[in-house]
Amino acid sequence: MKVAVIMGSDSDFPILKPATELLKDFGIELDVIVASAHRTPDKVREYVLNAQKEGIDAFIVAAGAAAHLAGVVASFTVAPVIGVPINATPMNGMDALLSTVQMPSGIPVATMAVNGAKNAAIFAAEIFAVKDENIRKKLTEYREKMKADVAKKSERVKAQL
Ligand code: RP5
Repeated sequence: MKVAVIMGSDSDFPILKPATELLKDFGIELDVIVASAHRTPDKVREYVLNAQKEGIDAFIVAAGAAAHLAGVVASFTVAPVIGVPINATPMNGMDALLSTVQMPSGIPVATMAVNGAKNAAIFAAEIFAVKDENIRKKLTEYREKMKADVAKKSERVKAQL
């Protein structure tokens, strides 16, 4: 299973980095590129049209401001596209959220929260887990670890009383 992570600018990478790490933890291969719907539309088109040949099964696409990148990617493929709106302007990500989520009927983008890159990685893993036993096991372990972490947090709060 392989995911393409496409971001509009290298300034988005600090938000995407934890998602790339999570994908690796889940044993999912990835390719990462910077390409912009507005600044390099030809590069976006060419990359997405070649993606199937390159073994890409799903896309995680992040952009800020007037964030048309995920929608444009979705227009060139029938593979799942998971959008991550980035907080990159004085509008605190609301601009990117609406630009990413409000797709016209027929071309969906599964849109995460503003800066919600880790959930994008988890959602990609959940798509693959339908058919991949190993990824399903890793997701279950991830949930168990979260449960244990919440228990620890609870203990830490109690210790401060
Ligand atoms: C968007 O504009 C990018 O995805 C980024 O979030 C934002 C700012 O880009 P830079 O000016 O930092 O390259 O297209």
